[in-house]
Amino acid sequence: MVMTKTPSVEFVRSAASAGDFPKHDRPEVAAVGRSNVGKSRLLNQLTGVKRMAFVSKTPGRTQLINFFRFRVGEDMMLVDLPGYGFAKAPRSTREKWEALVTSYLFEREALCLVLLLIDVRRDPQESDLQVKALLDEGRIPYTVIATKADKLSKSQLKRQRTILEKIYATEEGVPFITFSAVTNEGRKELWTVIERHVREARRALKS
Ligand SMILES: Nc1nc2c(ncn2[C@@H]2O[C@H](COP(=O)(O)OP(=O)(O)OP(=O)(O)O)[C@@H](O)[C@H]2O)c(=O)[nH]1
Ligand SMILES: [Mg+2]
Repeated sequence: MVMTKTPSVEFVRSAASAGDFPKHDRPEVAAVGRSNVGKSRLLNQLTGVKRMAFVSKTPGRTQLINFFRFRVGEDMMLVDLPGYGFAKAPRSTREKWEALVTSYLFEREALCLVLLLIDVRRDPQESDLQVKALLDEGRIPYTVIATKADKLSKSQLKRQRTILEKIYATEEGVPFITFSAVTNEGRKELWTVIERHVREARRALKS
């Protein structure tokens, strides 16, 4: 395998339906979570590539699945799934989201890990629990990431972590990571989990 020393990330495409998903032979890691939870910022932080196109507010892209190729030793795809949970979103928007995201989660062979992002400050949300249930039902490997950890004091963070971990990290082998794009908290831990899944997937793809 050719090892790339300088990390590089490039936008591949946006997809509005399964027919638009790119074809390739790289493992995929996908971020899912409510709108504004910090998916784009986390992906930016992970790649460390400044001014990347993980822009959250690009008009028209917010309801699409965005695929990025990321090379840092490993060659993988990072996938930014559309956010959910707009309180006032019309039913048709919700149904479209569900159809697109479930077809991705359940049918995507390249998918090796889902990052389920939740806001560390919020109590468990119905929509997040529904996504967790989907992942459990599909036996899709995932890790739970509680974002914006910098917004809480140490003691608040500890309390929230205890509450959220009990509810979200119920399945065996599902790590729970507190994360902050501001302080870098959780970044190393998350990388360790991602690398493990990408390597395993790579081995499975080769065999
Ligand atoms: N303090 C703090 N702010 C954060 C963190 N992560 C994200 N934010 C802020 O939260 C807001 C939303 O972040 P995004 O990364 O755009 O959220 P998103 O999940 O991609 O949102 P959608 O694309 O709309 O689904 C932005 O103002 C970010 O700067 C964090 O770890 N700490
Ligand atoms: Mg975004």
